[in-house]
Amino acid sequence: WRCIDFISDIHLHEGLPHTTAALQRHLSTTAADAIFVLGDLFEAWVGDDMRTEPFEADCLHMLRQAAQARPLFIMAGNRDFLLGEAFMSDCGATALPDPTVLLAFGQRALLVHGDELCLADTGYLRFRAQVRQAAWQHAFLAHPLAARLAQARQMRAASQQHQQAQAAAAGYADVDEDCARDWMQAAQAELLIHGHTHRPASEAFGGGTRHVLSDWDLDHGQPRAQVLRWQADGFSRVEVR
Ligand code: OKV
Ligand code: MN
Repeated sequence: WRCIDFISDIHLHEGLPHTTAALQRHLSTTAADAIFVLGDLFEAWVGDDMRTEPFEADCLHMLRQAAQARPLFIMAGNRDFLLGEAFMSDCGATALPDPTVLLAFGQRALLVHGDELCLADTGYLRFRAQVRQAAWQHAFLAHPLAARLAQARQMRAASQQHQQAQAAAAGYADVDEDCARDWMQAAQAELLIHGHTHRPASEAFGGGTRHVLSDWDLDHGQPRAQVLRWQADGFSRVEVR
């Protein structure tokens, strides 16, 4: 590949039309010959039967067009961890495991969403371990879509309250740097690329470089939407407007 785009944390939602439109603009104009989505493409995904909901069907159409032009790799995040095989095949996308090691331009890059590196989020990590089990997912997916949406919405509201209280006390949890360095070392990777924390930055890290992706939000006061681009001459950031 000559030009790789990394994005994450778009949080696609029907209540965020400008953000959705920005992704549409980027996907239809980017020069990238591969696109990697590192989690939280959707604000909520409670099962692949959401594919036929009006907003999600429009999103699928947009993603399918992007995937027809070049390979599209999609990693699940903490919000959309239930993205499944039916979604991937309808999109023409390839599911990207978390973690993945990508070899490109003679370098090894460790790709993760980033939630698993936030060790201070102990309550969330317990929830994560539970909901990544096949048995939990099977039981959850047996409920009607409306019930699943309601349960996820309720949990999201509760977790937002919890996070606000935690942020007031100790600041938002960030990636545990020792843990991140251990993962890079175990993967023999000189590069770490992740999202989730919504704190975009590129910095020397773990004897190599860490690139933290930006979240996207063009529907509120401070517009932000960035793509991390990797080419033979290195990394750059593309602002999407
Ligand atoms: C953030 C925390 C969740 C703590 C829920 C089905 C279910 C998806 C979800 C909603 C909430 C993840 C995706 C989040 C922080 C938690 C749990 C504990 C203490 C369901 C599908 F099961 F409810 F039906 N969700 N989020 N926690 O906002 O990322 O920090 S979350
Ligand atoms: Mn996330």
